[in-house]
Amino acid sequence: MSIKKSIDINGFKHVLHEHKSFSESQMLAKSKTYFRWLDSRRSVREYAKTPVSKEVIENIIKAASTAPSGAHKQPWSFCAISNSEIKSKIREAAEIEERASYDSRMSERWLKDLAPLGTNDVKEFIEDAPWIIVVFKQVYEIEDDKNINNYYVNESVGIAAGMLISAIHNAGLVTLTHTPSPMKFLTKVLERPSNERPFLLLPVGYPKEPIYVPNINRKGLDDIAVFYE
Ligand code: IYR
Repeated sequence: MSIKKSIDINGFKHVLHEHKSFSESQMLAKSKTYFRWLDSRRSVREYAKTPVSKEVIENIIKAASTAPSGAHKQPWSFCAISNSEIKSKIREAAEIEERASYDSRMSERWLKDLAPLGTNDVKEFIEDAPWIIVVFKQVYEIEDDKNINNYYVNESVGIAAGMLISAIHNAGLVTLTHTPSPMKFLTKVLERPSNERPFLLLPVGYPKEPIYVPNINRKGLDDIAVFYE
């Protein structure tokens, strides 16, 4: 029996997908190598001013855009900024919010939890990194002047952000997830439409050298996984 190249479901075309799987030993080796490689990623807070080509950033964004999303709405926009005037505007506005957060909005407990990471309200990386990517979520689509809500927006954009981070690591670059709060100023500075909300800000570039990162441990499998066999 010949296998059809495409079939019809609910009147929509479904095409034959060629899935590539591996032998047990290849799978073991690949899964271990991938874990080790991801485990070598660290959030970096100090950046070299060394430029990164636009094409690399385009590829990284395209990789993130392969993320699954609710009803395949792809409810994201990735704003990539290398323009130094815009980066300065963003840094200035982010630091105003962060100063207020670190000075009075964050609890003692929160500040204590952040102390080992060495974060503070000074966000030099926004100007130093050659690129800043601001991820926006599209909470709704505008169709015939009507707002149509998207589905599972936070889940979808969160997955895309994770894939963006691994694409950055794969390119030999570093990033960190910065969450200035509130982030409304980004909508204004970047002139985004009313259906978009800022989700994350990520500097992208090379680390300043030498670079030091907090001596943290990741939770072990026993602390994060529960198996039901
Ligand atoms: N948004 C602040 C504070 C901050 C919060 C968390 I949760 C972190 O993991 C790190 C920092 C900032 O970006 O500095």
